[in-house]
Amino acid sequence: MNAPAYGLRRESLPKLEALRQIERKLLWLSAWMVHHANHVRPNRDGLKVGGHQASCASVVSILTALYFAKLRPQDRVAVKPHASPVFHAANYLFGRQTVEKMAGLRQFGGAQAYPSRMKDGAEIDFSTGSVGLGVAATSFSALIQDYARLHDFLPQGLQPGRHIAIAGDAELDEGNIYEALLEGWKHDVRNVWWIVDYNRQSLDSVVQDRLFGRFEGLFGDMGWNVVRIKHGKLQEAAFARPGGEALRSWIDDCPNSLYASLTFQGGEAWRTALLADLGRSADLRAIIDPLTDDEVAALMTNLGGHDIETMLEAFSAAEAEGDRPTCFIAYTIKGMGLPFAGHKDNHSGLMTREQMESFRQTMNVRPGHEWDEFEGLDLPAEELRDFIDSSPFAEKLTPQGRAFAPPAIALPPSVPLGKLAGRTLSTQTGFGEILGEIGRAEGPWKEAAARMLTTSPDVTVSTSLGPWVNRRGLFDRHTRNDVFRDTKVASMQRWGMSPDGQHIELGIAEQNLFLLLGAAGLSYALNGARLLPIGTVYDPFVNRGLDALIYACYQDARFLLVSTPSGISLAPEGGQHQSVNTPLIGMAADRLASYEPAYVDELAVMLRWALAHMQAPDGSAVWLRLSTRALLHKPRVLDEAAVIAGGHWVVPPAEGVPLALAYQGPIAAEAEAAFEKLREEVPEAGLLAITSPDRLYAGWLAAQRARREGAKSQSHVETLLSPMAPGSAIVTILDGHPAALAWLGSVSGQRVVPLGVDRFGQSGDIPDLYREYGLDEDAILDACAQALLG
Ligand SMILES: Cc1ncc(C[n+]2csc(CCOP(=O)(O)OP(=O)(O)O)c2C)c(N)n1
Ligand SMILES: [Mg+2]
Repeated sequence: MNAPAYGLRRESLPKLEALRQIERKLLWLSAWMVHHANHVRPNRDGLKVGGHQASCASVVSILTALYFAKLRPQDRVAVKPHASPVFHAANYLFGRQTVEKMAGLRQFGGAQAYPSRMKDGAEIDFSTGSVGLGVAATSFSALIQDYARLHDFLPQGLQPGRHIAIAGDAELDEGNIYEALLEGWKHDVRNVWWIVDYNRQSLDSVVQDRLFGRFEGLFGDMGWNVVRIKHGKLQEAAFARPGGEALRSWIDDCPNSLYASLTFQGGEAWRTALLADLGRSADLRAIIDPLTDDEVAALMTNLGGHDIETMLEAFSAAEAEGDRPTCFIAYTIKGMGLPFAGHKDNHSGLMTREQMESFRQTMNVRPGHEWDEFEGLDLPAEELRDFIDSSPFAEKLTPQGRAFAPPAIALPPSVPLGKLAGRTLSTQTGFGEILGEIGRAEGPWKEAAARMLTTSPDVTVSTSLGPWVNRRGLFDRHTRNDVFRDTKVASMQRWGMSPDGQHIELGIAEQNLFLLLGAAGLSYALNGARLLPIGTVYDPFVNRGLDALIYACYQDARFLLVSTPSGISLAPEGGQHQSVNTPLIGMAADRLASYEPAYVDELAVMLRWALAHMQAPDGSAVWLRLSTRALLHKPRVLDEAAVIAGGHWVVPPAEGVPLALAYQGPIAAEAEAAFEKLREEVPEAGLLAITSPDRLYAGWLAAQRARREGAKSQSHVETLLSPMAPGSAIVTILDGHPAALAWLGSVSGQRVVPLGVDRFGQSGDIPDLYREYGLDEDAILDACAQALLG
């Protein structure tokens, strides 16, 4: 692109020169990576491989200025999903990405379509892909960094980093952004930068004019520093000339669609449009007339987000604001520097072979040298290498690079638990009691308790976290007294807040719960500070945060989710509070081990195991589905390994038995009562307690896979069901969708009569609801009769 020759403050700093070369290289490499994947590599299935050359071109300058001049190794960045090729190219220049991976973009084993912590490796701070979530994640990770800092958990000497999102402007349409913004404001979040690639284009179209005004207002209201980066240096220089203000106004008033369209059409169209409106001004003509068409186009597309010098100034000005959260609205052009720049249909557009060939020539890249680091650039390779190696981001934070791997927190062998036998209590009450005990300052749990962080979206007390919070306090960057306590108003809850507190109270926005759990569950890697995050939520409202929950699991965040109450056993609360589908979610979610205890002894085993599993290299997040239904606890000795593997026989069946009853969760009481009656008819029948259909199913699949590969393997569920004759029957029952257990018959060929809830619930008491939904003793006995009759 030719720059107009006048008025440009050519500071010709060597740094700017180097950055402009890198900018050019990132533009080339990102476009080439996508081209290579689509047009060069063999294609076996005829599917379009895809990729987003225009979205990449839009952020090349922003990434260049950020990564090669501003970022420090402790800074953490979420890069907008469809800019992943630019991000991979930047890492490549830092020596942290390989040509093989880039050449394998979107191919099995190659660089992922969108940055992925799990699949692309340690250079990825945040996975992105589901738009909006990566952006919001940075706000919560900054909060967690502050939490770790104020609890003195950060590795010695580690300065807090800035948590940065490079966001597409359409990401700001996602509601989760605003939920996060509000929650961030409540917690006075610091050290967050959101850099909006404001190309005013989404996937389908060009966005409404004046949207930036709304954004500025919203962010300003939340206490953010808002920086509009609209014009580059060329434009500013032109505006400073006589008549220049008229040009500025013309640009400012130009509708987004027209601006985009003129960008696509090029210099001649720009000139025609400008002269039609401003041609009578001699001053304006003095600016425009001497320029060639290319120069007019370069001037008119010199927006702030494409001007490295402007971006650097904006970043420096924001740094001067200290740790205040900042939103940069960087004006850009989607596809900048590529033939489809500004075209409204360019989102998934790919350059043709011919266009790529002429782009190659413009970029001075010789055939066969497309992947070379510094091919076709105007500065010597050694100079560029030195420049990159001496940029702050090139420094190593840890011997491995930038991801931490602190050791696991030691845990006592079991959780504190009083005598259960003879007590009637629910798993939710049991959970509250165990956590309350752990929360006592002294004892074997002292060290682990200090690392626990609890959180809940306005259901702290109603999910039984009250005793824990009373002992450990609420976290806030600022100390805030409990006014009710100070004014001697009696309350069970102490709500004093301080930087030492260990509970983060959230507003009712379940996405925020999971974004926070995700951030806390990655603190070990991002902050070098291992936490044991525990979040509570009503079971049905897991659905409201589901995308963020899956996102957290996709990032392999490690946390404990406790959802309670669940099912229709919640009784009077009615259908919107009664969950049906959650056991199936637990089975289908990867990197999330889910359990449902019926009794508190099982819960205690699961809790202790979960806190270890969350820290194990091959572990995962864990989900416990609890209930408010109280059950009488009888003395017994548990097979703990079986509880964790997913099920245990309460009454083992005799060999060759024709029928077993399998229950999950608080419906245990009805199952037990029905079982007593059943045994009068079928004395050899068995009663199976299922603690995790998820683990049983996963174990069964894994064993089948291993056997296909020639290994000897028997899964827990196969062992459990081995006494049963083929052709025998199992009646399954849970307070949730019956499909969660209906598959059990496939394991060794039993007929299953699945009982459960497959319709929305409603208000009622337990006897009425269990009768209506077919979960009571009579319904179970009817199912047993049906099963026996075949
Ligand atoms: C939750 C979600 N919905 C839809 C999509 C599909 N999608 C991918 S990119 C995109 C538009 C992105 O526009 P913008 O954020 O402005 O990025 P640009 O390409 O303009 O840089 C959409 C709708 C997605 N990835 N995630
Ligand atoms: Mg956009």
